[in-house]
Amino acid sequence: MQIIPGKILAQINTPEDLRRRNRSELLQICDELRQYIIDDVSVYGGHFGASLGVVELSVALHYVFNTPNDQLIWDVGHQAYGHKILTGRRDNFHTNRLYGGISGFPKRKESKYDAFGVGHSSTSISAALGMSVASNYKGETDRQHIAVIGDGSMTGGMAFEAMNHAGDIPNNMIIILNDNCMAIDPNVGALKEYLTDITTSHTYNRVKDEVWNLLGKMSTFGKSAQDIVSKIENGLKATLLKQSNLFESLNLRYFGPIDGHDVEYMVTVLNDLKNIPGPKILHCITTKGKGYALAEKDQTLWHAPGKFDKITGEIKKKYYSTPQAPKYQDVFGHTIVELAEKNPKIMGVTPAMPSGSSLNLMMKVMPNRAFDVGIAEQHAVTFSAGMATQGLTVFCNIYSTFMQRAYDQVIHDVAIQELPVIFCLDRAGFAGADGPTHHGAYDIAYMRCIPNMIVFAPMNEKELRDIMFTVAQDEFKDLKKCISIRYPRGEGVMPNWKTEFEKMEIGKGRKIKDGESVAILTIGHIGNYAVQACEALANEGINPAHYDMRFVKPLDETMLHEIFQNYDKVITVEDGCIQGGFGTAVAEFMLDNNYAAQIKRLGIPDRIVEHGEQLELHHECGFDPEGIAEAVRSILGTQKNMNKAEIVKVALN
Ligand SMILES: Cc1ncc(C[n+]2csc(CCOP(=O)(O)OP(=O)(O)O)c2C)c(N)n1
Repeated sequence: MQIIPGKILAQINTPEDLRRRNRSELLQICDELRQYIIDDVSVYGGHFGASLGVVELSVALHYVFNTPNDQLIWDVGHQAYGHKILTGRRDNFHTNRLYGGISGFPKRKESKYDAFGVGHSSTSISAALGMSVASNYKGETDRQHIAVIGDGSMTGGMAFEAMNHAGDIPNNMIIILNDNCMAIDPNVGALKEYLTDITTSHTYNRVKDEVWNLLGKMSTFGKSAQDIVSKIENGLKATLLKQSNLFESLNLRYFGPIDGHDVEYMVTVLNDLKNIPGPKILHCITTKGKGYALAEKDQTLWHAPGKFDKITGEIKKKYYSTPQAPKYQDVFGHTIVELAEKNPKIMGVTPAMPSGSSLNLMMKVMPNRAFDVGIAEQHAVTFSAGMATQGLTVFCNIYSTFMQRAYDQVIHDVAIQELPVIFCLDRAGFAGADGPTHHGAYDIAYMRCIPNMIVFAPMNEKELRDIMFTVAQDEFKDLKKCISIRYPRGEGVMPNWKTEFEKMEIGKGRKIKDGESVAILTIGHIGNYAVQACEALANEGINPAHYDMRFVKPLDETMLHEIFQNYDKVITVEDGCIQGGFGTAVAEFMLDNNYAAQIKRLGIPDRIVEHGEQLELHHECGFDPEGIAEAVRSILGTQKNMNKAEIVKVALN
C-alpha cells in the first residue's frame, strides 16, 4: 500500500529542501510528517510513540543545522523515523524493518545523514564528542555535533561517562535531552525525579524566561554583551537554581526546559545555541506518542504496537481457533512469580525491560522484590551479585544483545566470586526486525568460555520452567556457579505450558530419537526445527538421530561418547554464532577425546546478518527446517531432493 505524503512533505526529499521552506510552513510540515508516520506504521508496523514525540525536534534540527555536514546522532535510534523520512528515505519507508528493506535504526551504510549507527542506548554523547574532537583536530571548527538522547537513555552509565569527559573539552557539541518521562516503560530512578523537579519548578521557569530574554539580545550586542549575559545567567543559575547544578557542575551549559513541540520556538533556541561555544545541553519536554491520542495515553503499549487500524486504534492481532503456545518471556514472568510465592529469597532484576522481559508480572505483585534499574545492564549484574552475596536467589533478566554491555561484570563480579546469579537471556538468537544491533548472536560463545558459568537453553516451555525451578533451590548455591539460561524472542511450542516442576540434572541432555548414520545435536528452541526436518526426511527414508543437548556447559559427555561411538556424521544446530558456539564445543569434545567424525556446524555465520523475520534469517543462514534437512542430505551424500511443498508446510506449522 502506498503512503501518500502531504502537500509540502511531498516536496521535501532532502533536508536542503526543508531548509528552503518558509519558517511559517514548519507547523504544517510537522503535521504532515506526523501523519505520514501514523499512516506508515499503522500499515507496516514498527516503533511508534518515540518518533511521534520528536517530530518537531526532527524538523527543527534539520531546519537549523546544516546536515549532513553538521553531525546529528540519535540515541537508540528507534525515534528516528521522522529523520529518515526527511532525509531521502520517504519513498522507501514502507520497507522499514522488512527483509531486504531499510533498517529501523540509523545506519551509516544506509545514508550520509545517519552520522552514527545505533540500536543500543546511551552511546550518542560519546560518539558526538569523538566527532567534535576529530573536527577540531582537522580545523573544521564551524561544524556542529548534536546528540539527541532520551531521559531513559540518559540513565545509562555511558551517557554519564561521556558527559564527564565532554565537560572537560570546549568543543561544539549540543546534547538535546528529549525528556518524556518514559523509557519503554515509565522511566525510573532519581534522575527522572530530578528532571521533573527542574521542569516543574516555578522559580526555575521564571528565571529561565529572564535568561532567555537576555540571550535573545546577545547577537545584537556583540561579544562583550555575550560575556555579560553569560555571567548573569550563570550567576542566576548558581544562586537560584540549585537543581541545575547537575549538568552545570559537569561544565555543560544547561538550557531549558523548553516545550519540544513548539517547532518555531525550537528553531529560535537552536539558532541561539549554535552561536554559543562549548558543550551544552538543551532540555526539551515532549510527550511520547504526541498527536495520536491512544499512544499518548498508553505509552508502553504504543512504543511498538505492531500494525493497527489508525482510525479505531485497534491493534491487529492474529486470532486462532485453538490454544497457542505462550511467549518464552511470559513463561519466565509467570514462573518466577510462581517460584517466588513459595521462596522468599527469590528476587528479580531487569534493566529497563519490565514489559519486554515480563518481569512486570513480578513487579506488580512483589514490588519490593523485583527491580527495574534503568537502562543500566552493568549495574543490573553487579547489583544482582551484591544481593547474591547475602544469600538471595537472584534472577537477572537481560536481553542477550544487551548483556554484551555487562560482560566484565559477569566475569569480575559474578563468576570469579562464585556467586550463584541466575542470568535469563531473553531474545537470544536472531531478534528479527530490529536487526544486527539486536540479534542475540554471541551469548553462547561469550558465556561458555567463562569459568564457573553453566550455559543452558530450553527447547520448550517445560525445560525453561524446570531449569528455573532447579536453580532456585538452595542446593544450587552449593555448586558455586552461575548460570546463563538463553531463550528466543517469541512463542514456544506448548499450549499447555504450565507443567509440574521437575528437577533437572545439571549437564544432562535428552535423546529425542535414535537414528542411522547421522546424529543431529541441537541446543535450545531451534531443536524444534530439527524435529520438523526429521519428520520431513522420514518421507525420504532418511532417519537421523536427534539429541536435545540442553547444556552447552557442562556438556553431557556421557551422551557425547554414545553419539561419537555410534555416528560418524554429526550435525550441530544453534541459533547463535558458529564461531566459538555450541557446535564448536562439540567439536572440541571430539578432538579432546580422539574421535574423528565428520561435523557440520549450522548457526549464525561470521558476518553481520541484517534484519528480517526470524524464519527468514534462519532460512538465509541455512538452519531453518529446510536447511537442516538439506545439511543431513548433504552429509549423507544423498541426491534426492526434499519435497519442497512438504517442508514449507512443516515450516509453517
Ligand atoms: C543498552 C540498551 N538497553 C536496552 C535497550 C532497549 N530500549 C530501547 S528504547 C528504550 C527506551 C529508551 O528510552 P528513552 O531514551 O527515554 O527514549 P523514548 O523511547 O522515551 O523516546 C529501551 C530501554 C536498548 N536499546 N539499549
